[in-house]
Amino acid sequence: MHKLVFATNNRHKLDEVAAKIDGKIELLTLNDIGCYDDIEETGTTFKQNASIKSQFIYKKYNLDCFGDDSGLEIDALNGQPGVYSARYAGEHGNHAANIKKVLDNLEGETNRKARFRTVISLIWNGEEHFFDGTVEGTIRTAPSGSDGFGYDPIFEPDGYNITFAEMSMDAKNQISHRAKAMELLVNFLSTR
Ligand code: ITT
Repeated sequence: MHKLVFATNNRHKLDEVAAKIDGKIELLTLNDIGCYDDIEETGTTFKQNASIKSQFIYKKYNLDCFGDDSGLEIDALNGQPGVYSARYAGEHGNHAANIKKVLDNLEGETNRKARFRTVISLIWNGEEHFFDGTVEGTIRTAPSGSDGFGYDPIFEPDGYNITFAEMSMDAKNQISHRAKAMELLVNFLSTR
């Protein structure tokens, strides 16, 4: 069976993909291959960071692999927080502080347009392929809702009048940036 490493330790993300590909591919996590390296995301774009992860695994283990990177791009902030989404306010993963910083920086701003983006880098038979998923929306002036994570309480996807944090996980997974990029990846793999 063709082995494929998902450069993540997030079991939830892995299960999502595993559920969608048939038995022709054996999906492995970083733990499965004994990789405990801290792969530093030093890129300035999602594409670079996704590529850093997949290339690292490919070079070290000579296994096909894919990695992803995601974040929020806000037009009035010239695309920030972008690749710095997880640590926008300093501390990695402090979502409340990150949200506060976004709202402070957008104080009085009328252009609230933003998008979530995911880029996946896949190395398949040694060749690199990219898959990109986005969801357009606007940034609220105050948080609303308690589901999801990250910037979900301030992100209202276009065509809805609720935030990602007010949607069920299933509903969000129908339209999210990550789901769209993963779908392109899964379609690619199912034709191999
Ligand atoms: P890793 O360790 O796997 O990198 P992470 O939380 O950094 O975990 P991502 O690269 O997917 O995961 O996302 C980076 C940040 O972008 C994340 O911490 C959030 O702040 C934000 N983000 C990404 N996807 C999001 C989503 O669906 N809803 C809300 N915020 C999201």
